[in-house]
Amino acid sequence: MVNKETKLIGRFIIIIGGASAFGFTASIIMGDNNNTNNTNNNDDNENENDVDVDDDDSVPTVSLELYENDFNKFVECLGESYEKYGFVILEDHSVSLEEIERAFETAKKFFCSLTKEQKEKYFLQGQGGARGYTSFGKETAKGALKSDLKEFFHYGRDLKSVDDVNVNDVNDVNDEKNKDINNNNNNNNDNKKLHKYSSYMPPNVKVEEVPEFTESARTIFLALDELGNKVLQALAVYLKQDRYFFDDKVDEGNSILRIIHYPPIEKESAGHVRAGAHEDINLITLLLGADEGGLQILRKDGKWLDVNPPPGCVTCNIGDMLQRLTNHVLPSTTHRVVNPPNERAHIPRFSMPYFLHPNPDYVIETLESCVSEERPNLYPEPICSDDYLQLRLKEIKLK
Ligand SMILES: O=C(O)CCC(=O)C(=O)O
Ligand SMILES: [Fe+2]
Repeated sequence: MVNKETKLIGRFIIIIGGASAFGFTASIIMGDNNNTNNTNNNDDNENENDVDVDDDDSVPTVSLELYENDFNKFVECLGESYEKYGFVILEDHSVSLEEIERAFETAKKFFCSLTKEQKEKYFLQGQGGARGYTSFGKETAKGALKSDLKEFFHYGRDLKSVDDVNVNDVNDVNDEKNKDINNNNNNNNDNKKLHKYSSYMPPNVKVEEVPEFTESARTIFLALDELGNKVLQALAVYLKQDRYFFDDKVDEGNSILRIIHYPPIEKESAGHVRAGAHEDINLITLLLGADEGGLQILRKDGKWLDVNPPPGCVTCNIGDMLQRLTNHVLPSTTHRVVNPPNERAHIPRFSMPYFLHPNPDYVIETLESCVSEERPNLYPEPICSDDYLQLRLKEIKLK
């Protein structure tokens, strides 16, 4: 049995529990405490009874061919899967399989051939893990006592050059809010102009030892961003909005590609797990890789369900920001990565979630189409997406 503490508030059962990941994982208790699916399970991953092994239930797979050939069907299939699971598996997408393979090869090179000291060079002080390397022992699922068994690297959006953006989207370098970022980058910025979002989105860090790692991260970032936008078009229609509703809300979103290495588990894990139960903080997450098992989602009946996407597929789930915007019509489902059974404990695991975020100044205000007498607005107070992100980063010990 999962060790859960449950509370009944209104018609929502709240299970107080974990969360993790860069503004891209976490939930409940302080922020969006209406999540229905949270557990504090970091000590019970070893218990196989958590998974309903006799059940043939599984997260549906939807083909991107439908996006091209029968958009309404695509909308319907995604909507159904998300309402039920908060997750869907996408096949026949346009992210090149060769590029995916290359990204995992270069990730292995970075994590496994560089020394600890070489990797630590890419840790950026004071950035909440927004860019570069984050070592073991840092990220801790919200409410969990033990940190996750993972190290990761964040590649974020490269903002357009100020020469390419509208004059209103440019700030003066001497603006108070740009001071830190300029100091961090050690730039000589006299008389330079900056993109209006430069204080939110620092430049990416180039890995000198493995230059192809950085190039590959950029390619995957852009490909998943494009795929994410297609999913958002479908969700907009599902939510009775204009198909392109999200376009100008995410075009310069503070999105992040997280490249994760879960090393082999060599000794007793002492209650640490690969990724503690959490919800993602962002709008949607597109997850690549994870051919090695371990990903599980928490079903509405409280049972854990394995998610084993076929190689090359993209697993795509709803995050807390979209759950909030949609007043829980689209649920942000709790998930985790459990430790492997003993016979596979020597195998490392690599995965790449892409956390798709709105533009940092986008204000998340419940959609009217998601409010009714039966479903009163759970979030009467709108919140700016960057304020929301900062709150959540603190909860998962990245800030
Ligand atoms: O590694 C995985 O499969 C999932 C990772 C995850 O959920 C996260 O980083 O938010
Ligand atoms: Fe996650």
